Amino acid sequence: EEAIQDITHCGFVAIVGRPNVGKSTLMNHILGQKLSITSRKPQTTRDQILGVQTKGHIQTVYVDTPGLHKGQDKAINRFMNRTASSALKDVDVVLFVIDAERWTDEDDVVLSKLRFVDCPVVLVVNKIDKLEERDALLPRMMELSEKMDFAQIVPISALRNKNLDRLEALVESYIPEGSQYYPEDQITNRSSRFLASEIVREKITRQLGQEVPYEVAVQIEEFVFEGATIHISALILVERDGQKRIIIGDKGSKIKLIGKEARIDMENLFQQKVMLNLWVKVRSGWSDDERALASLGYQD
Ligand code: GDP
Ligand code: K
Ligand code: MG
Repeated sequence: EEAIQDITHCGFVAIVGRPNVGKSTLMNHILGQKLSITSRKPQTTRDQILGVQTKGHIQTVYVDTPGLHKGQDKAINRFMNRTASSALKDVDVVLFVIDAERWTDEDDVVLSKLRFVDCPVVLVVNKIDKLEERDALLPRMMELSEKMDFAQIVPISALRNKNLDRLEALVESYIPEGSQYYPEDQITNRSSRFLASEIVREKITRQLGQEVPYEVAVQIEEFVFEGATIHISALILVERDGQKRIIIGDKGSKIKLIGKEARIDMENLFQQKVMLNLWVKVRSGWSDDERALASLGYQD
């Protein structure tokens, strides 16, 4: 009697590109889960985060990265660039995401790193919903195809879920045979604590617009299950007193709103009731201090 063995596939896909082109939005929309935080501000994503999608025999592991950028001035920036570069090693396909509206110097920086990878590179032209004229897309794609020998060029809108099916099918065609690394119900490599801290960071970034720079860190002090409820306490670390005042807001109005929005997202993600407590503390210099970074979990 012959044993029937299922052939499985498993592979890694790096999502790279300059800040703000929509890398995290793309990963979240492909997975149908909000794993990676997004915002209008660059450098929202600091760490590498994996999104695991298992469709029957095929397991695709997406690697969302902080955008590669030019700044090397601060420890946190150097950390983000190292994280983004290391994601290019040992992957089966690279998705190089750009903004359909414009090609910038920072796109050239990313392109220069991609010349040395030895897997297929797919150019993903995102935000096509923003293009005023549809006829502009084809000549634009012709122009882009000159920049490098891309395996394919795929226009999409990550935000509006346009053409993502086509992109997913293309990605799956590059996933090699192999045993699956993650159980089929696992969707990320990150802990619930980490995801909770990222959700709080996203709400702060979104609420505060340009008022507070990205020098905010969130540390989860408590994450305990009590019956059907998760009790979460998060400490928000800022660089300066003024930032603390802005985050708290008039009579605590801002932090209340941040807490409410974060709690709603956490309840959606964890599928459980959440009680959330937020605290703000000033610890100046944390974003340029290698040891402080390590204690906050920013480690290679
Ligand atoms: P990342 O820095 O590359 O990870 O970019 P994000 O995913 O954080 O997105 C940056 C901004 O672009 C956010 O405000 C997103 O809502 C927006 N965005 C992402 N994809 C699209 C898209 O397809 N169309 C439009 N109009 N905006 C998008
Ligand atoms: K962003
Ligand atoms: Mg991101």
